[in-house]
Amino acid sequence: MSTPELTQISKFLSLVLRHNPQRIGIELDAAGWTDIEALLAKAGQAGKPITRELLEKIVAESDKQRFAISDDGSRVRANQGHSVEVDLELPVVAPPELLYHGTADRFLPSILRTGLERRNRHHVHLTANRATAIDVGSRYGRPVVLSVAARRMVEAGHEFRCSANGVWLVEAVAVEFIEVQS
Ligand code: HQG
Repeated sequence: MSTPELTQISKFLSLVLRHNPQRIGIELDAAGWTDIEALLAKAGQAGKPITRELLEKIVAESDKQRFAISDDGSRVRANQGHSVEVDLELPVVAPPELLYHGTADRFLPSILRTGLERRNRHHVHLTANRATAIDVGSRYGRPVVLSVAARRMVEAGHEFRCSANGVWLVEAVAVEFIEVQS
């Protein structure tokens, strides 16, 4: 199977495991897990045939490690990025001193007025890797990297979590913790 086809299936999995499970009639449990057999059956009925082997390949090779299979091999979930209500039960952890957020220059005036908001997702997404921030920002237009004073936020009482694929998550980032980098 070619890379574009794998990407297309990965996007379909992101859609149903993060945002719209009802689209193919699957259910996510409180922590976002869904039964693999049911997922594969319902995906097939929805015209997206996926084999167990292919699912495992996508989970193993996803560039951002977007998905995880449970230890017993029976369930799968998205590691982060949900808009549906799930509690991933991620522990609070200490972030590095600085984290980055990639966005587009046209969002800057609004961000510098209200801070970073989580929008449709559960959290604002941050990264420890500047190059990743540039990639994320490029999805929306001319990329801008914001640095976030994560350690200072912790001192001010904010909680950070880190997803299984290394995305840093926080409820919101106030303007006082943001610096525009480029
Ligand atoms: C912007 C990718 C105006 C924010 C990545 C972003 C990430 C504001 C957009 C994951 C704002 C929300 C998430 C404000 C925030 N005014 N604009 N006050 N506050 N924004 O998609 O971080 O490939 O919900 O800058 O790696 O872009 O999907 O968040 O531009 O982890 O696995 O509102 O998506 O991962 O957009 O991306 P999103 P995001 P995947």
